Amino acid sequence: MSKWLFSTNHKDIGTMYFIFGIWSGMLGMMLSMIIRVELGQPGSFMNNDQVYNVVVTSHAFIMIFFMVMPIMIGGFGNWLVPLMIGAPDMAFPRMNNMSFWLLPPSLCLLVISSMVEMGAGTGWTVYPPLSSNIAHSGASVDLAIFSLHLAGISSILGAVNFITTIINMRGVGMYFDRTPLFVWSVLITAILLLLSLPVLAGAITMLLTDRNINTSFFDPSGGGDPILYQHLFWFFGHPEVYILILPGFGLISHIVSQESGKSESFGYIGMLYAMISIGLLGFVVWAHHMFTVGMDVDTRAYFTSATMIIAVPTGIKIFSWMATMHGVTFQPSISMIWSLGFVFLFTMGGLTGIVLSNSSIDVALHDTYYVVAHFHYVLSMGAVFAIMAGFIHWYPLFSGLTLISNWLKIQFFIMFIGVNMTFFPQHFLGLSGLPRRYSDYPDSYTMWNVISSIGSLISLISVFYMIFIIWESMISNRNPLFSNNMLSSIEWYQKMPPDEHSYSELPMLIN
Ligand code: HAS
Ligand code: CU
Repeated sequence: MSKWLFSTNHKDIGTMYFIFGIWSGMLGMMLSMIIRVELGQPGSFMNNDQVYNVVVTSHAFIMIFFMVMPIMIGGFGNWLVPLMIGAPDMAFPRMNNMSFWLLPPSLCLLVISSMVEMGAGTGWTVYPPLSSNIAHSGASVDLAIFSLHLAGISSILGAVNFITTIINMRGVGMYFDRTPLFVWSVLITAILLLLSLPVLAGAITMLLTDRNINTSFFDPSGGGDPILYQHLFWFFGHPEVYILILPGFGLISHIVSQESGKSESFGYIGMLYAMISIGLLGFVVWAHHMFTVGMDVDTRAYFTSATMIIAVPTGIKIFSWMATMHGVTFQPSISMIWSLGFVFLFTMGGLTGIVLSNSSIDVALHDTYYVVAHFHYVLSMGAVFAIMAGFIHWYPLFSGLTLISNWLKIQFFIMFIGVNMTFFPQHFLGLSGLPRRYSDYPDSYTMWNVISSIGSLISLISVFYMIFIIWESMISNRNPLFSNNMLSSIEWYQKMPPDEHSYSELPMLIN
């Protein structure tokens, strides 16, 4: 018990992050199923639009702050960064423990916010005046704000820890230009967190005082401006979406180069500069989320152009991954199959992002399902596919167990069908004008909504299947070293001639 509660060990803390993230992922998935049931037919199912909005809001918060971030940064970051740089542990092990243990109370506050009054039906953006007293009196929004405060503190402490560890604890000879790409991706992510989260904290604290002690930062009747909130939120919010994907970029780079049997990624330095540029540019594009607030045309032209430039470094990454795979004849491993899915579907999501970055087009598409389709392609099929790839790739390292490859192939296939069937039709819904965050729609939108809801059921089945596969590995207790079902990462290490790759890394891999 105290091994976990008081743990200062990066592997144990990483494991706790994985368990927490997977658990939250189930919660977030349950909420998404409620959304798809409501939208599975025209007419109202739950007969309460506020509750519907609370479900949508919690789904987003949970998936972003309690599923993707804990798994990618907390789970993979804690497990892999010290191992990859040859450090004994994180720089501040006890602060690492605190970062993790702030999350369960934060999640509790969020859940409690749905159980008092009418819940926080504000969307994850928490825009005033919807989130002000006028539309959300009672404690729900305050509790949601406190939840974000705690999650924010957790992330800031984690970011400080990763930055310190990566700068100071790299092994002898590991200069920055030789540091593994995943480590770089976590470093850049941590810097983004450190610079953007305090702005969110400021915005929601100003909202808290507006709601409770009669300040009027966002209230025009007291000289404030609700648009100020949107600027503050998106100055955080846009870097946040790159926070959600950059560690995934790092994971994919390692998996693709290793599974292609190459000793390093194609264009290592290019990958590095691409991630740094994406991180920097991410801070100067935020108003592409606000094209409809009445900005003047020059400002819109600037934010459109700045946003589009991000396609360049991202394109460098996509083409470098493809070049890394080039010329390899292989039977792709499961983690490689997920990576291929990632590269394909993330690109699709990125391209719809470029469509939305055109301010004149975005005026029509803003707040429609087209945006929902865009961000689920980069998140549910970008971030989540990267997580699946990484989890399967390093599962033998994390658990000392092996998963059954053939089952994983079927599982990939089911999930690939499921998520595409859920989200591809949402492009059509958006293009024909269906607004997001509505609980009902006219009959003409029925067909694509039904298909989307059926798709979400298929994804649900695939997730149950994945849980079954993990459960099976645990009851069978197969050790990767002595099993005939060895995963390819282990095989790769064993097949490599010693001079190509030192066997001394093998104990590290399975420990
Ligand atoms: Fe996004 C909204 C634009 C990447 C997540 N995004 C969101 C929201 C989320 C999100 C969660 O400009 C909704 C927030 C909310 O609740 O309201 N996004 C972009 C652009 C990129 C982008 C340009 N987004 C992401 C990533 C995310 C993410 C990564 C999370 C993981 N996004 C927007 C815009 C909105 C938006 C608008 C606001 C919409 C609205 O109205 O609310 C880029 O980073 C994508 C770059 C990637 C590629 C693909 C690979 C590149 C290649 C090179 C060649 C491509 C070229 C492009 C030259 C571009 C292969 C031109 C070619 C064409 C054929 C078009
Ligand atoms: Cu953005």
